[in-house]
Amino acid sequence: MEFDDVLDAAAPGRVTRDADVMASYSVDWTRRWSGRPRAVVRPESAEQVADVLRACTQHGVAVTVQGGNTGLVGGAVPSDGSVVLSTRALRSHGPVSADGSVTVGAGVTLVELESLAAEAGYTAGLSLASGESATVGGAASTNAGGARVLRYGSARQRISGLRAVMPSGDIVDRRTSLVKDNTGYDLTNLLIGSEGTLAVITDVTWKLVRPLTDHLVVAMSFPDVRAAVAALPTILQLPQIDAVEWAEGAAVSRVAEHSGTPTPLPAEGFWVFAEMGSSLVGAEPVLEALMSGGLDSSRIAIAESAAERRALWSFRERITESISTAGVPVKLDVGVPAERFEEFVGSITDAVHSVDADAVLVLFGHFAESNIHVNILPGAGTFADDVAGALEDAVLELVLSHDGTISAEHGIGRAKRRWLIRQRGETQLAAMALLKNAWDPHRILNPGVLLD
Ligand code: 2HG
Ligand code: ZN
Repeated sequence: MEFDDVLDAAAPGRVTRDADVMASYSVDWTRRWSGRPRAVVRPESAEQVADVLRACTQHGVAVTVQGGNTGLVGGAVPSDGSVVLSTRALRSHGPVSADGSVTVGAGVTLVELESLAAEAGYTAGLSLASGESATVGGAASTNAGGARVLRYGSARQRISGLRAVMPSGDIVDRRTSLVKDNTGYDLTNLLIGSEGTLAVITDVTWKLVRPLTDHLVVAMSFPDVRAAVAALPTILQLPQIDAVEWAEGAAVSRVAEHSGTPTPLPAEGFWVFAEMGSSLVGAEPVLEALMSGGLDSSRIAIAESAAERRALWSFRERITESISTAGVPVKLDVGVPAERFEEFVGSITDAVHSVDADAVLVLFGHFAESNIHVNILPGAGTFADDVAGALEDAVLELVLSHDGTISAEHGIGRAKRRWLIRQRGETQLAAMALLKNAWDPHRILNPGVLLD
């Protein structure tokens, strides 16, 4: 039988080759990455995923695994001629159990997970601006981070088990909420963050957490990065702190312009957003300490009601969207040790302008983790491939010279693959290749992503 017939038989009625339908699976959200798949298949069960993978393995056809297609490093964008295996139709979910865990299909979105959690009096503890589309399976396979890593950890810390299908079609079932289970290789944690290169995650057991009862958001516009870095240890003492984010004033102004809403504080300088589970009265001693440390009260904005909090957060959350309306950026999600943050942020403009003097830099990120989202927009038009490559090289070289990481939370995908060896070295890359060859000997899963 021809491969197309085998694929149709593996997932009856779930395969499409319609160019218009396939278009939305073929390009990423930023429009930087695209590919031409031969088909899109949307299996509805782990068993159907197994049949699809068996068919692709037997015929040597590459598979690109895709969740909500919200990734930023090209990891879910199809290689030419591959089958896109969309996990979005894997939508089963069990009840929230007495221990606060719930097992959901990989295609459940993060917003849906949050509603399930809220109905039972919990929160999922993972907050991404893309949560309406981003899926639980995507969050697991990329070890997603986001704004609340400070309190609840990355996806890895929230996941106690999963089910996944190997390229052979064998199903590894580790759907467990056991906190103590010391029984050999930790396959769950091997697959979390493996970017769909070893197996296809079909279900995830999520550890929910009790939400904070009070909520307060404070934005502070410090005169410069130095003042903000000096204040960080005090900011971290805010009661029940669960997010500390940052943005350069220019990034905040961009949102103001894009949304038509004026900034609540002087836009220039270095902004820090902090969210905590406290009343204003509870936060006051720390806010007073910040003011005695030199932060003028006119540079502090406070949001108490849900509507005010949403409005204030939007100046941080909508930066990505405001960048995308301006053009196709080169995006680099990097991190450096806290003690080198100021020096790194101070050097990056020169590094970028040494490649392209007209490039426009937008800097923001997660302050508590020294995570920097470097977005570089072209002065005009779009970057030529060689310029984009040189910009990436300049920034990533600077990151390594500051003992940092080339990917703090978005992963390696296609975007940073050629840099991985510089970060992890030959021995570790060889160790990863051993795992890849053992799990996926025909190398059908996500070729070109993470590893060669
Ligand atoms: C965020 O923190 C996301 O808002 C997106 O990780 C970052 O667009 C980006 O560079
Ligand atoms: Zn981020």
